[in-house]
Amino acid sequence: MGSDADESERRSPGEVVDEYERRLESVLAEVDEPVPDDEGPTLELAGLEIDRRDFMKTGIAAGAMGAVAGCSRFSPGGGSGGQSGSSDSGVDHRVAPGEHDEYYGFWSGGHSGELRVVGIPSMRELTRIPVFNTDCASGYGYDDETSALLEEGGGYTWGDNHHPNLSETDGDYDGEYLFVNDKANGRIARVNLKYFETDAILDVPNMQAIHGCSVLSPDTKYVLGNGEFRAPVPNDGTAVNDPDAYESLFVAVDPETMETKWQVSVDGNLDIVDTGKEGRWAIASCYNSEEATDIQGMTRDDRDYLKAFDIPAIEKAVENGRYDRTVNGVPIVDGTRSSALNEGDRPVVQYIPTPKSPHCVEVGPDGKYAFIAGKLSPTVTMLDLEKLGSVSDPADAVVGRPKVGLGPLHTTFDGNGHAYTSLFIDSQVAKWDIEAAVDAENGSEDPIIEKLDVHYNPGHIQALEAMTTDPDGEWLVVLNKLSKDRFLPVGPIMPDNDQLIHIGQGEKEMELVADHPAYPEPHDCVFAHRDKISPKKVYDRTDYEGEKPYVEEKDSGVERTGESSVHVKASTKRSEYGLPEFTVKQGDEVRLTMTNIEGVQDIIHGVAIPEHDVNLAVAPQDTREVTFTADDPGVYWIYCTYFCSALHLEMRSRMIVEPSE
Ligand code: RUQ
Ligand code: CUA
Repeated sequence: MGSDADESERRSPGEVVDEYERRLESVLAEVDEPVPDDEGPTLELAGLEIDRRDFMKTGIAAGAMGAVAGCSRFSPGGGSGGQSGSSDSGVDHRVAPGEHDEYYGFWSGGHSGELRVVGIPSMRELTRIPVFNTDCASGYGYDDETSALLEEGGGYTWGDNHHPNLSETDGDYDGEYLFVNDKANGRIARVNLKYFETDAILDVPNMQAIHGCSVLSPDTKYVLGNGEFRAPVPNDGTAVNDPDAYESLFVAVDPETMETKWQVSVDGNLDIVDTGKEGRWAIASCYNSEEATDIQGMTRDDRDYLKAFDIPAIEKAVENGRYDRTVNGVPIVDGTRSSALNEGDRPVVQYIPTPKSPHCVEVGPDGKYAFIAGKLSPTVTMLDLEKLGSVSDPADAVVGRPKVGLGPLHTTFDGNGHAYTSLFIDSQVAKWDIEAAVDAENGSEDPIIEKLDVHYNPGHIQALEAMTTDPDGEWLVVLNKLSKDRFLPVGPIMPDNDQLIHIGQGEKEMELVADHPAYPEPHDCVFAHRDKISPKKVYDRTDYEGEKPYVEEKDSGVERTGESSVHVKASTKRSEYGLPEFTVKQGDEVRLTMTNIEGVQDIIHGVAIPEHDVNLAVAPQDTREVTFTADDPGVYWIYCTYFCSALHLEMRSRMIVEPSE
């Protein structure tokens, strides 16, 4: 117990930080002395030595997390970060009152469990879409339908959504769906972009944490997920003390039925995934080839492996029954290195060595290369996806490895030959030339064009439509994990800082244009031009015909459906419910069905019942239902929560609960 500890045993906060820094330094420093691996292909780490002075300069020793990156020779002294909307050079991201943004940005909300929709370039938050959380404003998780969705999706009250993916047709966004993973509970959810609503949550069998999540380009054949945490399969109490027997799985989910199609078991673990543009390759990173269960073990070796999943080869194995197990209804293909399926000229999974603990995989717009950020190595590994299918040693498909700076996590693209990589430790963005990196020696800094300071410790980085085959350039958003001194202090839990950077078509110097505080923790984002997204403004009732009633004014009423159950139906419109009052008996189970019979855009009616935890939001032409028990006798005023008219306060209904004798 901390409070009982002897004064002399207690460590000061400063000592704790010192220890962290020593560890990080030692882990990073090991990168320049790779231990050759006898079992697998060898790894050339030519030119990866970290310059000692670079190291000190970036403030590792002086406080890596707290470091304000030392301006390198590349830095144009950025960081003006105007709050005014226009930058030093006059680049303006403001959108005039009444005007619309040109792009939708879909932000994953991390452990808030929600998604956020942000207009670009203004950075105005347009709405939030609850996914794994409940949300009072939209009534998500309060009505019967969304409660059941959450319940059938695992019954958890929160999730940790990391990677939003828009559905694609022919490699471009088709505006139908957005898929996002829940790292916390191994789930994948689907948001229907017709209504901007979560319409499916799949609790994927056999997987604890799904981290990487991607759709298979170009036509969204699958939603793919990476099992990050190794655990027994099935995780039923067997083999708990045998970490060697734990497994990481890769999963393919059908985007229409939201069913698990197959899984692949691999050596090591799986972090992030992205796919090539031709439907063949899914490339995943791995930071724990050691298969260790603690941080010392996970960072022990100087190399790790990428995994290249050959999707058609896996499908064929499944079709031909060449899998050894079906667990919880899912066929599991053996993709480990010793698998028979990995012999011959069409292995299901290829293992490609990289410097230790790589992080993100992003495939460039032309589908030629996958870019794998080094995280603990100051490099980005470039994997040639065309070569991957033809070389006998997959290590030969590594065609470039520029040295970009400390802590590279994610890479994005302007479509004009440039890559932009976030540098977590350096607190910078490095812009570099893709083909120059192929021509340069591994470990060369020559491909770097410029670096820009960001504030602070960036994770994901995303330029406009960078994940399509035709990126739009112009703007780039950097999601900084820490904001520190950038905003008014708001207590110990601070906002993140999403920064907007102008990049033009890649011909310009990067310019920091706006800071944008964000509630923890936006994790990743994806952008689509507004022409590709066309949500409905009112509900189309044919979408729920046969599933839910549509209650006209004349249908409003109370129907006794059993000894202690009633069905109450009411229309809603400005400014009255179809029933000004109704009576039920104490102990009744009340099914309440409400339809908003107005067809007017933006007029929502709420249904709140005090002391019953009832909270619905009924959009125009929509019907919502909720079932509750009228436990306590009395009078309860149902009221509307959305400010719908001048008579909004008068929009009420009286629920009378008669005492049972
Ligand atoms: S990961 S900060 Cu969850 Cu996207 Cu790289
Ligand atoms: Cu309806 Cu306020």
